[in-house]
Amino acid sequence: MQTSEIRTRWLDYFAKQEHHLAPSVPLVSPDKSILFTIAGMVPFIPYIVGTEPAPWPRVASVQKCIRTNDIDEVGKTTRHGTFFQMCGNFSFGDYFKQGASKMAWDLLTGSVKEGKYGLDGDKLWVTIWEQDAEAEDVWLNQIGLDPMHLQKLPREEIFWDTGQPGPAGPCAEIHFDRGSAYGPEGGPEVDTGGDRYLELWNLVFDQYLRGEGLGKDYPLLGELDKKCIDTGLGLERLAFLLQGKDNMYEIDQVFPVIEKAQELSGKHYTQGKTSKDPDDIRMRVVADHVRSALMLIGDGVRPGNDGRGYVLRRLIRRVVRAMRLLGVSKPVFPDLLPVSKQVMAASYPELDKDWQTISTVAYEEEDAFRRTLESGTLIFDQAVTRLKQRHESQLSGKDAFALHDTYGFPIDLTIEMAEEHGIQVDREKFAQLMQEQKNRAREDARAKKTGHVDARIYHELEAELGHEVEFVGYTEDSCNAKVI
Ligand code: ALA
Repeated sequence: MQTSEIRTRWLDYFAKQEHHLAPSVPLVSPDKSILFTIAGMVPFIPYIVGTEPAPWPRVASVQKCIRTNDIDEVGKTTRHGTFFQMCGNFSFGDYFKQGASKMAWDLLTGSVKEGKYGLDGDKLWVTIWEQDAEAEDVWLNQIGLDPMHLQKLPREEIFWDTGQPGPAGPCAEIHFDRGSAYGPEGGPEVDTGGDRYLELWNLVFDQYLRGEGLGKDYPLLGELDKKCIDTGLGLERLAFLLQGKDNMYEIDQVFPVIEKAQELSGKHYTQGKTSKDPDDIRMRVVADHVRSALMLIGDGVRPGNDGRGYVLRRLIRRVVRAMRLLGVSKPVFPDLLPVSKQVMAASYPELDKDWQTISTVAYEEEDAFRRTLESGTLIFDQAVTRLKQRHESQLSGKDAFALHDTYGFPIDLTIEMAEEHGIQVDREKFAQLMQEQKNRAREDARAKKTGHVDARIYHELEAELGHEVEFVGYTEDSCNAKVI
């Protein structure tokens, strides 16, 4: 089943259950407290929190999301993507545990011919809160789940909230057992890696009012008048299960980019069980990040040095670097980006309309980075050769700073490149030098404003030359000193 079809089935199913269908909001979060839309519920926070009346009692959507907190896991596991789509259904004071759980079970296990997903119910496991007698009753007595497949977890592991005073509640998480090839038996409770019991769908039962407190350390102040449902099913996860693939990088919306990367590099990608081969990992990273860059630029994000722009810049740079490590040094976005657009446009036709702008932004950013890389890599390689000759394993903060200051290498790039050689970077010293540079810039700005001169540069020059220098004044664009 194609990913776009899984998406359509989701929307059709919930439309039949009288849900209003809401289009995905952009990746730039409508909630100002977060940079990106990270979950399906983000556009509905005011209705769940109760600060605005909900225009509809029940809604469904397939929301574009970006999460980069696990960027280092991308390509290494079966399921970490920086871009993903979250299928969600929501009730604002309408149906609750029984309705949400029954619909979830029906859609997952119902027949493919009837527009559902046709999963084998015997392979599903559910985790609930240990004190949630209502959820236990629904799953065991009304749905008929095998009691062996229901596991109860303590509050710290199975509650969800917005991170601030407001609604909170226990979840029911639905997992799919991928079998003994993926780990020992025992259910999701014992599967710390999450590979065997793949979490597919999280049903959040917003039923309590939470008080102040950080993390999971907050009091429950009582029951909410209006109980809400917020659910999230990972579209890519369901797609790789239904397509008989081992990971999210091999689904129809992602794999064509891996195929292109193989063609460009002449390297062979190993399909099947997700391998740890560095080249396979690089191709998965490329496929994931190209797609994220495509979707971010499509939603108006532009490369920059901070915030969202920096996330995009970093994704583009990681693609370029990964392709270089695969042996491709020519520009890669003109080959890879159209492939990603082609497969994503079935669900997001606006990508075709905006293609001219999207491609220009991506290609220009790649060109700029290629220029940075060319000059900086030479200096980096020399520093690494020196270290290796001295049998040292730490790149000095001074070298990392010089790479940043002179060649525009962001520190995370230096760290990543150093790691590939088994070398650490003295981050503390780097941070100190960055701070000193900032302080200097501040003092210079003040000196310019007040007419005072920062004399330190002369003292440094004196120390270097071994004799005094005299400040003789500013010219148009420089500051002069005379050797005495
Ligand atoms: N908001 C819930 C989640 O992100 C559904 O898991």
